[in-house]
Amino acid sequence: MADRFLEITGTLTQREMKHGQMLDTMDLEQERGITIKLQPVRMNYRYKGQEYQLNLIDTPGHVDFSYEVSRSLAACEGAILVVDATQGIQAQTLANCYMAMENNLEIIPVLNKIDLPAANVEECAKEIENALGIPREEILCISAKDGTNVAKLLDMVVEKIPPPKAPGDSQETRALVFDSVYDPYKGIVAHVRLKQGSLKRGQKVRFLNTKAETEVMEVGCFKPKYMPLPEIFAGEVGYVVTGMKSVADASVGDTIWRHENWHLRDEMKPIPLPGYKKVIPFVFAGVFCIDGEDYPLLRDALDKLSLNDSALTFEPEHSGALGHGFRCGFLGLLHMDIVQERLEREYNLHLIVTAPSVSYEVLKNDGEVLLISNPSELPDIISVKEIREPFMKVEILAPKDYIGALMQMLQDRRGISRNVTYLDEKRVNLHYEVPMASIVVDFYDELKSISSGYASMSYEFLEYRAGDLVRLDILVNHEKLDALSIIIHRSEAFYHGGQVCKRLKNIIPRAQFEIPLQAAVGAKILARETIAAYRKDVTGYLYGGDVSRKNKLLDKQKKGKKRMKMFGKVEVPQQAFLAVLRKED
Ligand SMILES: Nc1nc2c(ncn2[C@@H]2O[C@H](COP(=O)(O)OP(=O)(O)OP(=O)(O)O)[C@@H](O)[C@H]2O)c(=O)[nH]1
Ligand SMILES: [Mg+2]
Repeated sequence: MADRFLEITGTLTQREMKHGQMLDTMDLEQERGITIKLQPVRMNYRYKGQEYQLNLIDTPGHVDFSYEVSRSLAACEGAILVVDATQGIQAQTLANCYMAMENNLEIIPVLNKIDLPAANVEECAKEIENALGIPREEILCISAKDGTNVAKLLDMVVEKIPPPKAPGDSQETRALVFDSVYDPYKGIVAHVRLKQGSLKRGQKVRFLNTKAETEVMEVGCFKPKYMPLPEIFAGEVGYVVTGMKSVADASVGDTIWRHENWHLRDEMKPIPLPGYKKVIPFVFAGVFCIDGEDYPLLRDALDKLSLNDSALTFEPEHSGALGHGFRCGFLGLLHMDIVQERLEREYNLHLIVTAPSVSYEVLKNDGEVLLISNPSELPDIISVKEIREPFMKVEILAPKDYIGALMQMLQDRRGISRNVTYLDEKRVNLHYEVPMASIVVDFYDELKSISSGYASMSYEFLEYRAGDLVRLDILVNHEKLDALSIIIHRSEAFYHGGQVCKRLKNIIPRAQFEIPLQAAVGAKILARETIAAYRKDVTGYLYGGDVSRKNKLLDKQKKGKKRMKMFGKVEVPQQAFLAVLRKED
């Protein structure tokens, strides 16, 4: 749809439109056909003889990236809500629409893909009417493929979405930073929505939250590439080249401020614009290099990636088994996948990424609360009063035939049902509270396979909630392997422990003595596998005689093995760690 906008408004010429989805500028976005990062673009549109400037921000649809959506909404007056007429409303459609309503945006509902035979326009329109309370006659049916009604949509944008109420000739300038990126040529660039005043090169500005001060090096707009302008004004979306050294100084949600009487700035009490909730990652995984020598490269790559991805967090981690690496925090599994792929592709690294886990809040007996993202940080269990895990508010939209199977799945994953509502006669909306730990293990895949692909889901963070959580340790020959300890719900510890022991059994090589593999919670053993010993045939050279001679030799062998077992070291090959830790591909 954005491509059609760019064509109709002449923002890009036919020649410049080299491929589809022009606003998906990353290679990865193009390849996968999904939007990952928000992308602003400025277009000029003639309507009834008058020229209008339209500032569009294209946003991703996947739940992992809803932070991009929320930031964009705060910078806009209106939103075009696109529903695929072959799919109907998705869980994410609802979530995003409510977010737009909370921001008091004018919403233009659009049904897309009406060119396809599978499009079910009237049914989808009814869904929108029911679920969002938008009357049928306001819903515009378009085809972004053949262009039907797209120009009409632009007309509607001009008619319905109010122009920004923003004094451009104010003495004071305030601009909301809705994105902040690192550009190899320009340095740190803040993407801003000017709410008041204007900005141009050479002006001194202050970032109200970080208190950093700097001089504006360049301003401009998005076409969708950077296009320098002499000045940008209130109501507009543009960019500011800051000349700052670190993204932290120009962080997302901050306000760029300046005043005519700059010299009085310390006496003024400028009011920052309402910023954003900071996003906190809930999904964590260890990232290690296959070749340990690449570690500095990995650190470099993460540094650079996080410049343009404020949601990515990382801190050094050392694992006896995997060497030096980083514990990284992600917004969700897709985000994790994307980061891994970018690291491998753009930075040429070969990585081992461990299975994803979540962060936990630990309340200690002395009242201290720790936030830990790695089981090895868990303090001694005696000093722990309770462990809390993140719970998500989950909404699942699905045809009603699948309710039974979905509810079973949610129950198996410790979901708590809060409500069931009907979108229309055919589709239900299940409202659940589900621990994030259950969502990070194949939740989405199972949801899709149970519902033959028809269910969709969205989730948002609810709270950290205390639960019967334990640390599950893995013992090889009675020795604990720290790298394999995890925090887990007691009800799942037994199964998981058994699985890990089974997997290890197939990989750890046999020794001269028997090796027990155990999964334990505290002193309690939940599962055990045994790797049988090699037995050398010590009686082979005997030729007849009394059986006691044979037994004597076997006894001697047994004793020797017992000694070995006490002192023998079990070599756990790295493969074994990988088999347990590695994320399944
Ligand atoms: N037949 C048909 N296909 C369409 C139409 N609009 C989009 N598509 C196709 O649908 C697919 C997804 O289109 P995108 O524009 O990337 O969808 P999106 O909503 O931006 O997706 P995300 O940003 O990842 O959430 C592409 O393969 C498009 O070619 C349409 O009107 N008709
Ligand atoms: Mg897109």
